[in-house]
Amino acid sequence: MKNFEIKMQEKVNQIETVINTYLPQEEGEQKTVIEAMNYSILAGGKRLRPMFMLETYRMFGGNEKVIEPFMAAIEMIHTYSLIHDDLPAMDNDEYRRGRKTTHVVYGEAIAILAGDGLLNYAFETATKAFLDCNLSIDSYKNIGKAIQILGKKAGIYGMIGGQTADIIAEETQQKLSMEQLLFIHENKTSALIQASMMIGAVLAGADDIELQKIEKCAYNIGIAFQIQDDILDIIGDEKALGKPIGSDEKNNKQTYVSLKGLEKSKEEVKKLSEEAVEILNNCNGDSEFLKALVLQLIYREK
Ligand code: GRG
Repeated sequence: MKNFEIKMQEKVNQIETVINTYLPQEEGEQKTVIEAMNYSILAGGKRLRPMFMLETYRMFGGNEKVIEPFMAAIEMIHTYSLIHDDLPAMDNDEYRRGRKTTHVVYGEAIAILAGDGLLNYAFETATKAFLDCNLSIDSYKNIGKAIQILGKKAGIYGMIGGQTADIIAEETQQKLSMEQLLFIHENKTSALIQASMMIGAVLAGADDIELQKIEKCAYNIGIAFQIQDDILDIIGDEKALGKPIGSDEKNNKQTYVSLKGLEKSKEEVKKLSEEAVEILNNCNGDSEFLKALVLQLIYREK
């Protein structure tokens, strides 16, 4: 796609404007926790989940503001998961998005609360979609369905489920089968991408068959994204990534790369991404940018 980088940056700017609109004011007795929440969410990041959400919404013909609170909500949930994942009880990481992690700056207790705060505020924010007084009955139903998808894919049948399996695998050091590894990736990583794209589809009025296609497409994107993440943890550039590499080896973590090797992993990223593009080709609507985004992620360096 021509000028992809420029278009991508424009879209990131638009997304950040939307996110900023929904951030809580840093005031009151709870000011410290709100500062920690905003510190993390404003640290940057690629904003891929709101981008996948908005682009899927547009592909299915959506053009209303109802998508905006959900774009902010998904980034809040993603950011909470990073704050908690970086805690000493989990990965114990000192850098994220090129900055000191939240617990390093604010202390562990406030970091836990900031994560909790973002998760709750995400749902408070998503329900603001109901406040538009010109909504049709179908829109009400779609917003309800979108909130349900958000809860499920971020929860025990999604990201929290995957993170639990990941932590148990790390603690017990039992050898993982490919099926177990894919369970972890599907839930820890694909689930929030599935939530993003499915919410975009649902709010634009996509039917159940289209929704299933999008769920599978986002599954592939998520697995490819995770394998690429594991590849970058070995051969990536620390400056571009904004965090140190080699953490999987340090934590004795089993990854797609440790199971299959670097070359096979790279091939798999490409194959999964091309399959995702094929699914998008079979959906109605303009998916030119979405497809370019998926293909660009194969070669991402951060
Ligand atoms: C604590 C419930 C809980 C879950 C943690 C997000 C997560 C699950 C763990 C972080 C570590 C990790 C490798 C997660 C897989 C998903 C992933 C690659 C997240 C990083 O997403 P990016 O690259 O981050 O989109 P930015 O900073 O660009 O937003």
